[in-house]
Amino acid sequence: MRLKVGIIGAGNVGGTCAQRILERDLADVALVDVVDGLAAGKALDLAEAAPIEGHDRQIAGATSYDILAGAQVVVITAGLARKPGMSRSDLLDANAKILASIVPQVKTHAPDAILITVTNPLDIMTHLTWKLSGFPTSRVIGMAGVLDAARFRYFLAQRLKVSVKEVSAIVLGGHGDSMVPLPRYTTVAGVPLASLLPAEEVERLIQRTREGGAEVVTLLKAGSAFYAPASAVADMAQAIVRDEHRRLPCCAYLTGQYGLNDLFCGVPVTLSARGVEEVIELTLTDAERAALHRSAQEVRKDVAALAASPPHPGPLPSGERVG
Ligand code: TXD
Repeated sequence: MRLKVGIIGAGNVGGTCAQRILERDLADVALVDVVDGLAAGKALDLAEAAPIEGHDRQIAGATSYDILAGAQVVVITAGLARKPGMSRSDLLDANAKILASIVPQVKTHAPDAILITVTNPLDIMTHLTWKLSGFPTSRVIGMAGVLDAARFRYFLAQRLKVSVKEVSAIVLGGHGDSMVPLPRYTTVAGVPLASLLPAEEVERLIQRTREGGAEVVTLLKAGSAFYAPASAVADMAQAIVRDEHRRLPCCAYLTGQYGLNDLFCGVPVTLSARGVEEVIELTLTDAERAALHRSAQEVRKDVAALAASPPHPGPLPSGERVG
């Protein structure tokens, strides 16, 4: 059986995800985008790189969802990206509408797939993906924690002048300014971070991590980060297609863990071919738990906003630019 990952949205994140998955020799890729020729063009270009990159993975690109047939994983990246000054929540209405037109098609053509939502605002779009798909919660996850933890790890590695490979970190909570990096669970080659850096410096790097997405948006001026997000998605897809049982921070459905219920939020999970095997419950201090609950409260606000005006599939408001 050939492994296949479907990717919806062939923009910056989607196209780069396809590249990462092919060049890691993970799976065939099916790329879908609403813009005529975009997915087909990127697929052909990526295919023509195969002889040089040395893989024999197949890649197809189309506007139609039939090409998803047989996919074990489908990544949803379609939607608007942030512009300078925009919060992730500003994207809610437009992207909810886009997801409402996509998820039913994904469900039809890849009914057994595990869905990884990437579109912002991440936690609420993951919730919406779950609602629209009707899939079990173990088969719907959002990508944020792997990216946020990677940013924190990178900043720490630079500061401490060590390899990024030595730094292990966990970020909990919603994918927004209230995310909760956990220095107490951050280690450098097994050594707790607290014994390596003063608390104020750790706090400064945590703040830079929280603003990591906005820092890139401000520099780029048009569009948002995509290289690191695509790497994060590739890691999650790899954990699934290779049944790795990796412990990764993902946006997952909570049923009482951390005192949170009926909510998608960033927590460490075990990820395997069956999707979320289990949510890992870390012991938190009162302050850490309070920060997680504050962050979850932000996500709940978006869930309530969406419940008040559920999305209808359809075209974007006129004049809205995609990409
Ligand atoms: O950490 C995270 N989760 C994120 C999230 C990190 C980076 C980017 N994040 C979000 O992903 C970002 O805020 C956006 O909501 C999405 C996609 O970001 P990207 O940078 O890839 O945006 P692009 O380059 O504009 O690509 C979006 C593509 C574009 O090609 C559109 O034509 C397509 O989505 N699109 C659609 N495809 C299929 N079907 C429909 N309806 C559709 N609408 C737009």
